[in-house]
This record gives sequence, structure tokens and C-alpha cells, in this order.
Amino acid sequence: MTLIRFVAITLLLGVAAPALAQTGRPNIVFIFSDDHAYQAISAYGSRINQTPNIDRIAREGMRFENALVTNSICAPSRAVIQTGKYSHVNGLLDNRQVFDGSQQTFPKLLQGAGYQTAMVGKWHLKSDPTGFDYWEVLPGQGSYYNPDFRVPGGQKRHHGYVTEIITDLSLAWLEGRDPDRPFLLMTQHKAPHRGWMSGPEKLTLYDGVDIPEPETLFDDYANRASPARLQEMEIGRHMIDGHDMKLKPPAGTPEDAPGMRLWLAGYGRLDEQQRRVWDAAYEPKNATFLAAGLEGRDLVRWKYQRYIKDYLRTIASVDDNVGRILRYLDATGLAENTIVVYASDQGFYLGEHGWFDKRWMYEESLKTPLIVRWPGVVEPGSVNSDMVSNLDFAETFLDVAGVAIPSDMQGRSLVPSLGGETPSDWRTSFYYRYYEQGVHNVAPHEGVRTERHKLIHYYETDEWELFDLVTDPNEMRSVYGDEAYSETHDELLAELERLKRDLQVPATP
Ligand code: SGN
Ligand code: CA
Repeated sequence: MTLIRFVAITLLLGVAAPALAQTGRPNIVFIFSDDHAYQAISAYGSRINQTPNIDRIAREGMRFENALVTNSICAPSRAVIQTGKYSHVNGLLDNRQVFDGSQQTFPKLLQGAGYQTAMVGKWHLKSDPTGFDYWEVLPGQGSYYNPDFRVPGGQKRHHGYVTEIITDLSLAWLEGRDPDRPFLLMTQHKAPHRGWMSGPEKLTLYDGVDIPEPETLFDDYANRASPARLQEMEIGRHMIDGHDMKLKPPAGTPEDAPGMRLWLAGYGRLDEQQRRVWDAAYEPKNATFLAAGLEGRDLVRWKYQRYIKDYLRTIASVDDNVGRILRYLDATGLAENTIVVYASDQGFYLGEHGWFDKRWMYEESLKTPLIVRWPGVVEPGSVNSDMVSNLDFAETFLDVAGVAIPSDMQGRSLVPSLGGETPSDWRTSFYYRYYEQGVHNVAPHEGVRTERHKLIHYYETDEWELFDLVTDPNEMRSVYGDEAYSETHDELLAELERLKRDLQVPATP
């Protein structure tokens, strides 16, 4: 806090003290992954894996327990982060639309204030990145192995594993930057996105280990509105044998057979040597599975194990590569004046409700991990439970840099909270809206969450759900229509309407 005030005053007076390069405006390293559930970070109490490097950021910084996304899907989350505005304001409602990069974004504002800016890895906003001195991004979802990257005016291919390559490019940029100016580095991983292809050294990690199952793996979707039942994101019913389960399609399967396009886009990219390593890891496990002839719940259990181990293997590489960046910051002396943020674009289902994927306003996908280290400002090992959001990131980064926050941004700076002093008028309710229609068949919905309750409206079928997160933390029983909750219901409905007015949300269809 004191540091911020000092920087603000220094900038105001136009004093270009040479010491500022060292002690002045902080650098920002934003490490962002795709679909990394907080349930798979040991600092968040994971029961299923260890993430020592991400945990280090939490141990030396602040962990946010209630970081909520406004729209739980990839491209929209990224557009919210770039702009500090809800989807209905920044114009990107779903994964299919193209981001209007001519609008105001926080990297542009930082660039204008003298920051060096870089964006490496998964971008997913279709249009070219704007506001970055350097960018090298995956086309669309990108590939785990031997990925292509979009660069200004073209495309190039790098050989190897995507998480390592994104880190190599990030470190190379840091090494070559102007040491006299502050920087923003956005390192955005593809992992642990679906496809879940492990790095070559992680292919047999967790072999022979049973990963605990979530309590709600066999949810029957009773006591909720119809969308929970009608989705297409169940581990049991919607995972694909090749692509998801890593069961090799029989030799001679035509290229246009179901699932083959995805299989070829993944396994098909491996070179001969990578393929040998891959086959040596999977073939024995697959032979055991095929011989067992599993059915029913046993088959779902096997699928869960295959899914979760592959998912966690990709995270093990993310964690190693977070460690590489932290060590670089230590070795160069940058750590002291650099804010390190670890976050994901949204949460994810790790078998809860029988699911994979995200999209819902239910807790696992509404919440995303957020951990921030800021030496001298953040109390090491601190935990914040305020309702914060990806809507607040842009405002926070501008505030950190002493840049005025434009009044049309809709979030708030987390700088006071990082200093341990959350403003007394911090939000106590949060508006959510998911728009996409299609893949995984999650019905569009909107709603409001307070500390204890959640009201959800599936507006296309006019169905509602109300959850009490204290008595029903797993959201297994909607109490919508229950007399005992009628007052709560009325309050939540009024709050939803108020938020929509304040945020200028267009009327729902
Ligand atoms: C792909 C995945 C989906 C996933 C979307 C969006 N299918 O279509 O499971 O929900 O991406 O993900 S896959 O079989 O091609 O892997 S997002 O993170 O980009 O929003
Ligand atoms: Ca995502």
C-alpha cells in the first residue's frame, strides 16, 4: 500500500528517479492456465495431487478462496480479463465470436504508460492480440505436441511439448527485454484443457495409484431443474474412446470415422520418437483395461481414473514450468519487484456431478483459482475470502502500475485487498451469465450468488434453482419453491434485478 502511494506521488510529480527502475512500478507476471480446477491445487486443499510450485506462490502470497468468473467459458473469460467488462459490454458472449481488439484493454493502457507487454500461449480470441509489444499465440485451442503458433503476419511451428515451449518463449522474452522499463508478461498455458495429453516425462505418473473419487460421481440429477439432466458432459456417457480415453482406434479406421479428427489432431501430431514413448506408456495399461471387460459403474470408475490421471499429468508439467519462471525471477533479482499471479480462465469438474467441462454457475466452474505474490505488500500465506472476480484483474493491474482506472470498467481493483484491507463496501453479491449454446448442451442461464445462496434462471425454459451453500455445499438439492426459503428467494430476485440494472444487462430473451 505504501509502495503504491509512493509510486503514485512520484508519477504525479513527474519525478523520474533512477531508483524507480528498481523500486518503482512493479512488473507483472500473469501465469494463466486453461481449465485448471482449484480442486487440483494442493494450496487449495487438493485431495488428488500436489502442486509445489503453485503452492509456493500461495505460501509467499495470497490465495483467494472466492474468485468467481462472470461467464465460465474460455474466450469470454479472456475477453473479460482484457477489458474489465462483462461479456454483454465487451461484446464477446461465447467461444464462437471474434474479439473486437480495437476496444480499450488493460495491456494497451499499460503499454501507453511505458510498460513492455508480452502475450505468449493460448489466446483464443480469434482476432490478433492488440496492446502487446510481443505476442506468439496458439491458433484456436492449439496442440499439445509440436504446436503451431501465430505470430504477427504468419505462423510457425515449434517442436516439443506445449507447456515447456510457452515457458521457453516467455523466459526468452524476459531475457531480451529492456531492463530499464517495467513489464507485463502474460504466460497462458493450453494445459490442462481437454485432450489432456501429458508431457513425455509425465506419461506414467500416477500409474498404479488410485485417485480418490468425488462424492457426487454418480449424481442422478434429481431435485434440480431439467438442464442438469440434459447436459452432455458426463464422464460415463460423453467421453470419446480415442481422444479422451487414449484407446487407440483400430488400424485402418477411416479418417472420417467419429472421433478420428480429434485423435489425429492429438496423437497424429507426434513424431516417431514421441510416438514410441507414448505407446510404451499407454499400450500396457490399455491391454489390461481391454482384458477386464468392465461395465456399468466399474466402467465409469475406470474412465474417471483415466481422465483424472491424464488431467493431473498435464498439471504436473504446468507446475514444473511455474517453478522455472519463479526460479528465473529469483536468479535475476526480479522477484522482489514483480507481482506473480496464478489463475485459470474458469474452474472445471473433476468428476463432481459425474462431469468434466465447465459452463455452469455451480461452484466448481464458477470459482477459479487465484493466487497472488507481491513482496512487501501481500502478507505471505494470507487467505482472502471476499467475492472477487476475473472482472477485477484489469483494474488491479492498472492500479498496480499507478495508471488511472477508466470509469467504464466494471470491476474493482484488488490492490487494497492485497494489502490486507478490503474496502468496507466490497461487493456482497455477484451477477453471472452463460450464453453459449451447443457443445456439451448446457442451457444458457443467469443468476446471482451471495455468500450463502445462489439463484439461477434457465431463461429459455423459464426454470429456476435456488441453493443454500451452507446446508448443501455440493448443490444437490434446489430449494426453489420451498416455503422456508420464500423470503430468501424474494431478496435474491430483487438483488438479481438490481445487479442487472447497475451492470446495464440487456433484457433476457
Ligand atoms: C473443445 C472441447 C470441449 C470444450 C470446448 C471449449 N472438445 O470443443 O470439451 O468444452 O473446447 O473449451 S474437444 O473434444 O475438442 O476437446 S474452452 O476452454 O476453449 O472454452
Ligand atoms: Ca477454458
